[in-house]
Amino acid sequence: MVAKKILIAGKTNVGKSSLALTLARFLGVYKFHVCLDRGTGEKQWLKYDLAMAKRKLVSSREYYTQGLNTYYLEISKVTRWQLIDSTGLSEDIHTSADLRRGMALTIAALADCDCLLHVLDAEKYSVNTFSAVDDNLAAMGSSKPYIAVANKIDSVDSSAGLKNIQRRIERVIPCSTLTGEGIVSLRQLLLDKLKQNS
Ligand SMILES: Nc1nc2c(ncn2[C@@H]2O[C@H](COP(=O)(O)OP(=O)(O)OP(=O)(O)O)[C@@H](O)[C@H]2O)c(=O)[nH]1
Ligand SMILES: [Mg+2]
Repeated sequence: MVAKKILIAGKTNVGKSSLALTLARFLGVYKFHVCLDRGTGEKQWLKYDLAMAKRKLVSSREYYTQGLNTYYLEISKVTRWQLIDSTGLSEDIHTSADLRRGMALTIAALADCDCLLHVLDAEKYSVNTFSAVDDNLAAMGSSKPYIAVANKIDSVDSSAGLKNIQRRIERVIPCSTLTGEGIVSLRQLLLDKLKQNS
């Protein structure tokens, strides 16, 4: 059975890792193997439950995820997904060699995924100057299965940002990994996209 690959990408601190774990929870998967790949040739395999994964993999610090973290989800006997959490992308060439390697892995993974899950932070788009990273990721939607998610809609400062994102990207799922709002719709859309693509 070939597992579907879902790449979760976007700028740093938008909630990519939180979304991966929230999706796992909404898919009923509470324990999974994670492969950490920093692009150095050695991969690290871990088995986490959701609480441990959240403690180890989510942080308020920017660029916390370095490289690709792949969550192997066994959703049922016949359905397996690889949720690939990635390094936040920046417009500039980053000064950190580790982050440049992580971003290169992320960009390479764009070619190889069955669906691109593009995460944007509704809290940060209150001013309507769109980032090239988000424009470039959104443009990939014309050539591959693509879903855009506006995260952090629980935040009091998110409504203007959500409107700005919706003006720029045709179809966006508003969601919050904190409250779970929008995650059921996201799960359904992902299932539909992957079915169309099989
Ligand atoms: N208010 C709010 N905060 C959130 C939400 N999702 C994530 N966060 C917070 O945003 C911060 C970054 O979350 P991560 O999931 O680590 O974000 P990321 O995109 O993986 O970040 P990097 O790996 O550092 O690029 C953490 O403090 C989270 O608790 C949300 O829906 N609402
Ligand atoms: Mg992360």
